[in-house]
Amino acid sequence: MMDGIWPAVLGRFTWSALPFVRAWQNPTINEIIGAGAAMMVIVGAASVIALITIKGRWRYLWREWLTSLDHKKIGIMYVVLAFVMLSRALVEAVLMRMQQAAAVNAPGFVEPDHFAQLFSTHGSIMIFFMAMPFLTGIINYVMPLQIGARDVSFPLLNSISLWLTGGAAGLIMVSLVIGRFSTGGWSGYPPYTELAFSPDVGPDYWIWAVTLGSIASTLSGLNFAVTIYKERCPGMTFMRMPLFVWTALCTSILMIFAMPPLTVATALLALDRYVGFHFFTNDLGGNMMNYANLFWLFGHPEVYILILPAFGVYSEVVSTFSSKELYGYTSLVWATMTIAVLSFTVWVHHFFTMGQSANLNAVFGIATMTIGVPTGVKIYDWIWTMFRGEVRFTVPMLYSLAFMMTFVLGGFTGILLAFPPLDYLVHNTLFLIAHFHNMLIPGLLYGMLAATHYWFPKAFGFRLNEKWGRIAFGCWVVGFYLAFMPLYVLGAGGAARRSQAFFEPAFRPWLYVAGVGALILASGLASLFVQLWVSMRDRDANRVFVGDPWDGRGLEWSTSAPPPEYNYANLPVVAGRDPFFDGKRKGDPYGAPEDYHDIDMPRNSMVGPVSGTVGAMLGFGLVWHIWWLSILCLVTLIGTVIARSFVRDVQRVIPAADIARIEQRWHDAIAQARAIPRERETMTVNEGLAEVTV
Ligand SMILES: [Cu+2]
Repeated sequence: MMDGIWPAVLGRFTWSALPFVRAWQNPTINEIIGAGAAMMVIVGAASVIALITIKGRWRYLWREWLTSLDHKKIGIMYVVLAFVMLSRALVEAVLMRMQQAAAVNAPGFVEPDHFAQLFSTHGSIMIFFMAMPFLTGIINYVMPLQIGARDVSFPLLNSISLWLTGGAAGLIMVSLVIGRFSTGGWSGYPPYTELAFSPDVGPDYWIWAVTLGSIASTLSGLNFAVTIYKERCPGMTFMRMPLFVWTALCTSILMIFAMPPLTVATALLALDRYVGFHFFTNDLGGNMMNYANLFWLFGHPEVYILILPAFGVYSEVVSTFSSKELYGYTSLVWATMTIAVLSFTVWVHHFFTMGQSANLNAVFGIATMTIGVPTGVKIYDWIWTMFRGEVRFTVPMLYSLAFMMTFVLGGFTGILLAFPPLDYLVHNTLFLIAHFHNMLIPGLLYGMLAATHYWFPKAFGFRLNEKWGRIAFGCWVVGFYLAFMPLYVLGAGGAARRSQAFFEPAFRPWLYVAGVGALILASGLASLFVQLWVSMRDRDANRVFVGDPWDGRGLEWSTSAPPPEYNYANLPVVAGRDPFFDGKRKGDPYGAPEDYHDIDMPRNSMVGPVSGTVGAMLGFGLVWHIWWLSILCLVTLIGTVIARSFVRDVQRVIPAADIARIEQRWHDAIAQARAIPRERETMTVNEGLAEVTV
């Protein structure tokens, strides 16, 4: 392999890059775990491909989903991607907790280098390929419906963003099978990730996966922001937008401004690694702090990119399931915008201990603490929304309540960390790990799970199983407390983060509890899959075709479930903040219009799937220094975009007659459905028509 033509063809690939070969040559438990994980990726991918082939569904999948530009389908595909990646990253989390529980004064079963890959992929996946696709998917699905639009402003760009994200996630999956992943953590700090310390392919996988993902998120942010500015239906002024749309807007603006610094950071790191620049190495004039500043200029706003949409979801859920108007709408809007602005003023708290002056630390510490104020305003508003409301403890509502209690606790520990002197004591310990999981599990995961339970009936036309939803909820909440409360204790006791083994016997019981917690969290995920299966089995009994299972308030509930491709036969006109809810109280909210018109919708396009696949192959070529492949992919990528710009026939007309037929079927269903009161909304009598009480 070292001489001749192979290096030109295969770059720096050697057989020992394959975990199976390594496990064969050196069959330790560590290598066997690696080979087993690779096997799972291959078997998983192969069985999905085989299943689709056997069922003969490729054509359907390609036409109806993969090439679709429908924001609803793109949203659903994002969420599916998020669940796939969540499964992998959660398994890694369990593996790490098991290793640590087993490794007090003992080697355990995972070697240090392998452990480092585990925490690097866990973090990178959870942030970039679970959390980001999850919230992007929910915004994609819900936001255009909520503002009364037909689609996002740039449907093709939307598909390209999805596929770039998917391609980047694929690149991380490939790193399990060919080569290895970075050991530099999710933040990829140089100089460790520079060539001198990490000469192998790991950091390159990280660089190209994160770069593709960050470009995709920048594009999504632009797309969403323009959509919210330009596509709102008549009457939907800014201060009438549902709160979820407000949070989507603020998140999008954060994406537009926060993702580029990350792209720049990874690109500069790539220049360091590939062509010997010295942006981030102290020798020859570089400085690692340039990286820390660029990375956290992205990294801190990022946590608000993740959390704000969940705030939006909770606002919708709490209001709907309390049958009350959202309390303090205006203050919630201002709090959201304040958080978005403040999120750019605090990034230095991620490196309080890296040697800047005490005055600078004080400024950033105080700035950090102020974020607690608007967040407190929000909690206050949600509590007052529930006050004297007709509160129903459905699954989304349970997640909202668990969020409020858990998030406040995490907020307090954040205030502790915002004191630079205290931060000196616990930085780089498990205390920090406990803190940000305490924020992100209720602030992202619970929010997105609440969103899935809340909007699932809208997306698929049937409700999710309530009992399994509650079981999953119980696992997520109990698992969270067991898995992360011990980490506060451990961190305060000096247990370093990212440790493969510990040498303090007193840590052992806490690590055991955390291990049990991790297993319960894994059961939470398993329960969600059981729930999905049970719900699909019973879907006929739980149909809500009429489309309003929860006595909803916003426009998205005024369509059939699932909504037609064009969303609204005639664009709605809005006169208040809860247009559909008010419409139901005032008279006939479903009133059929006299006439229908032809509607133009975007034609399917294969540009998305091509860009994502070619983008991932470009990354792969760069990782392995396979230059011919990289150049070929780059040319194809640019060529595809240029070629597409010449295509003029990009619209498809849905004839008025078809629309009339689709709408008639729905109106017939409304006429036949029995309205149900709120206390029976989780029973099978719920056909999606809410009983109107005043
Ligand atoms: Cu921060």
